[in-house]
Amino acid sequence: MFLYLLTLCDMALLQILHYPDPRLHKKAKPVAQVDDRIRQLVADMAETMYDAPGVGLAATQIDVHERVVVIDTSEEKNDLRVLINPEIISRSDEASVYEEGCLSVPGVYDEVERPSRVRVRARNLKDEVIEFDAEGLLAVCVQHEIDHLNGKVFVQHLSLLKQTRLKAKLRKQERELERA
Ligand code: GNR
Ligand code: NI
Repeated sequence: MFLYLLTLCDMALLQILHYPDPRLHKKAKPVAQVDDRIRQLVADMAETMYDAPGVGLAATQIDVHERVVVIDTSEEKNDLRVLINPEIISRSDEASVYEEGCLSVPGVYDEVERPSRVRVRARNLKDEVIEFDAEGLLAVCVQHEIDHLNGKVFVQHLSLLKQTRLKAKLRKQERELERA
């Protein structure tokens, strides 16, 4: 899959927005048609995700507000999933807690509780409708990425006290980076 994208396009590394950037809270619009522009976007997102490295990336994180996600939770980094207009069509009653991180909130990891298993419907690069069941890290990642498309960053699942502290800390860090 990734090799196919490599042969299709030149790729580019994209800049990832950092929380608390207000652009991370924009709601992404559905993709009307999977065309060459979307294929180029997916190629660039995949390269950016593998370079970071991360197990997923939502278009929102690179300031593109369209419903496109790439995920690769495999050990060997050879199982790219492209999800266009992804939806969760069912969730387990059972929930699990996972220590989450995010490329848009570097250095911050905290526990988030979500449904343990989800069924996902999306379109792929061939514009086919696909459905699959996810559990474990894949289930966490799909839910984390769909949150991004809806303008939600994982820290918004934490207590308001934690969010306020985190914002202050990250704003200070960015100021120090600017001066350095
Ligand atoms: O690379 C990532 N790792 C991760 C770990 C636990 C839960 C979620 C994630 S997703 C994250 C990449 C990212 O920020 N995607 O939006
Ligand atoms: Ni993220």
